[in-house]
Amino acid sequence: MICKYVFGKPIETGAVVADVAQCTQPLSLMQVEQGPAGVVLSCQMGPKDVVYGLGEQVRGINKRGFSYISYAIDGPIHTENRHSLYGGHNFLIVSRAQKQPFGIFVDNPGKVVFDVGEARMDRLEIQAGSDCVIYTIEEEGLKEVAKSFRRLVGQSYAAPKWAFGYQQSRWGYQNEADVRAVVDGYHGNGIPLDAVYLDIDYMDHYKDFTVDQEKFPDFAGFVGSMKARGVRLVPIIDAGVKIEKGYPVYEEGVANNYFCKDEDGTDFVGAVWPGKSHFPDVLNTAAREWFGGKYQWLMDQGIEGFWNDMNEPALFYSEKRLKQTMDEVLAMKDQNLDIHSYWQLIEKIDGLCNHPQDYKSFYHNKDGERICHDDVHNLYGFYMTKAAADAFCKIAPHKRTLLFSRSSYIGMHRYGGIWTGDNASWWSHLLLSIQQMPSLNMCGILYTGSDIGGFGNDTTQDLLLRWLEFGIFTPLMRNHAAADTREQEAYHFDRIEDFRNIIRIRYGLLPYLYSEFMKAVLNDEMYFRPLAFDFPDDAHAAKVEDQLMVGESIMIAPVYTQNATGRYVYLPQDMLMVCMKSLEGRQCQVMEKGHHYVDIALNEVVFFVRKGHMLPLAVLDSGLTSTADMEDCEYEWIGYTDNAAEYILYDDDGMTTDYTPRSEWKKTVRTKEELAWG
Ligand code: MIG
Repeated sequence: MICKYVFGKPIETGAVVADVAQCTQPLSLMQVEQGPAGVVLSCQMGPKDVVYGLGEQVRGINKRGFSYISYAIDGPIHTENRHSLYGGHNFLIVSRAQKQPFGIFVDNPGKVVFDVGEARMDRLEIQAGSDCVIYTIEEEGLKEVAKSFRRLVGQSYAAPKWAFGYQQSRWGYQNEADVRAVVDGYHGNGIPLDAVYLDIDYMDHYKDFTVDQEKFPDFAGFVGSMKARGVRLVPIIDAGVKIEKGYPVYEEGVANNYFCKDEDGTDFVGAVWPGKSHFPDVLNTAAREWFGGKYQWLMDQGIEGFWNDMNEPALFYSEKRLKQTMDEVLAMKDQNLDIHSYWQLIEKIDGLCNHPQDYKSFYHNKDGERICHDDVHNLYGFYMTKAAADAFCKIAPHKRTLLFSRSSYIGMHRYGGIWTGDNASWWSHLLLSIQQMPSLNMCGILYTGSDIGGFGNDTTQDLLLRWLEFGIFTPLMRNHAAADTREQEAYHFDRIEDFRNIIRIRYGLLPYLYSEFMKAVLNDEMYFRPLAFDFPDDAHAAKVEDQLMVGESIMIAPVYTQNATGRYVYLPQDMLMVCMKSLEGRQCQVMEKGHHYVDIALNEVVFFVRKGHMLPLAVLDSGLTSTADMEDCEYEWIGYTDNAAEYILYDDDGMTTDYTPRSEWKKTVRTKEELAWG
């Protein structure tokens, strides 16, 4: 049951698609107070209650014990003291002992604060803002609450099938030769690869929708030649548009008032890569259509996928703040800086970027209505991504174009996926990435993954291997690193065969992973789930923070600590442990419900098949280079059952939005004897 409550005069965000009538009864699941700070919802949490959700945030699957602020920020240090990351995902589920769980969604694109037991361990308090719509969802179980929420916010985006292949990125690839070296490095070592990303250096002076002619003299030809090798190029698009006379995107934006405005009505100036920039007013329909249309120029040259970056939007500085700061800093010249003034200096410089005051200083024209950016801050990435997705519908109707964004708000999941931003090559971030996946899925964001190997800092061979062993299960499987870090393409390391084997296992699992992903899309379900969602009556399952259910048949328990040669695993039921050092060689062992210590070598993939379930494994040629080589491949079946198991395989062309009708979903049955796991 979904109830809707409206407070103040909320802005239409586009998060919700279902028609829900306003509730006539007052909200009773939580206490409601309305004061100068807006609407405050609160409730007691029992000692065993668990709070799930909030999408892209730090800390565990159970969000208790910290406060989280929905206010998108370009903050690359994802340590446990961070209250905000890149998105605003205002949905959580409270799992209560002896009572039905309930979900709550705060539809307010400004700042929203969730104190999940930080101020007081037993109290959940939500500062929802003055103008908001609150939805409460009560269903019998956790899965049902999540599903009900997804019906409310609409069907998730489905990426093309090639985007489920392995992908390589690095901030620093400059030109054709760099990209070619990556493709040669992978394919030359027998490692499949489906995409290489173009980070900001492909552009002419960081101008959106341009390509540096010297680096890519025949861009369309190059895109085509890589595609012929099974590799798509995926360029980045930044939110900020360079201010430069004669640059058409700038000129058109200014001429048509398509950019966000300063208080005084002039175009707001903030800086990002190209220096001073304007920001497309993506909340304005005409501006959004115009900006989306710009993607066509790249699509005409054969591009089939994009990643939208810096759309919190990130600001290095605003023109006004820079001037003011410079004046203040200059005034400190020749002074004897002491404990106070020294720190003031540092703070002034530090405070230049992403300053809250700057977000309060510019405005959108939401189709006639002037809105301060601060009030709709979390919508920027959503609507930048919608701009592209709406344009794709016109430019390439029915075709699936790869699209994901850094910043997002609930509702954006209908238009694209996200990646989890600038993590670091830290073991703790491998764990964080595991924990973020189900929280994101709960909010509808299914096409997602983290920068494998870690973005910032130097990775190590063991971290990359362990991260890949988890990453083979994430829909977006992309290795990405920051400029000036150690090169982390797999072929730079010793024992390339380990990397080849692990990445090939991804391709072997792909029919299952894709099938489960698409079923989650089409059925409004979660692809990654915390154990408690599948085993609600198992009190121990609710405590497991480092294992996930992936689709209907398997559970994973990734290794995320350095120098570990195994780990403790909790099995909520009898399962079949499948250990693979390569796609062709596997060992299986039946394991009983309960706690186990499991050895997992550095070059080994281990997962667990639920009793009564099975999954297909593609039989692949040793020369496999990309998903393009996988059409009509044969399957073997891995499964565990006392009598017979069945699996419904979803498949389709992976290119169009003509999803296979339910009546044609293919069911396969295998008996215990046929599955022989011995
Ligand atoms: O903050 O384009 O998150 O993936 O490599 C740096 C350069 C700007 C941030 C993205 C990252 C990308 C980088 N960008």
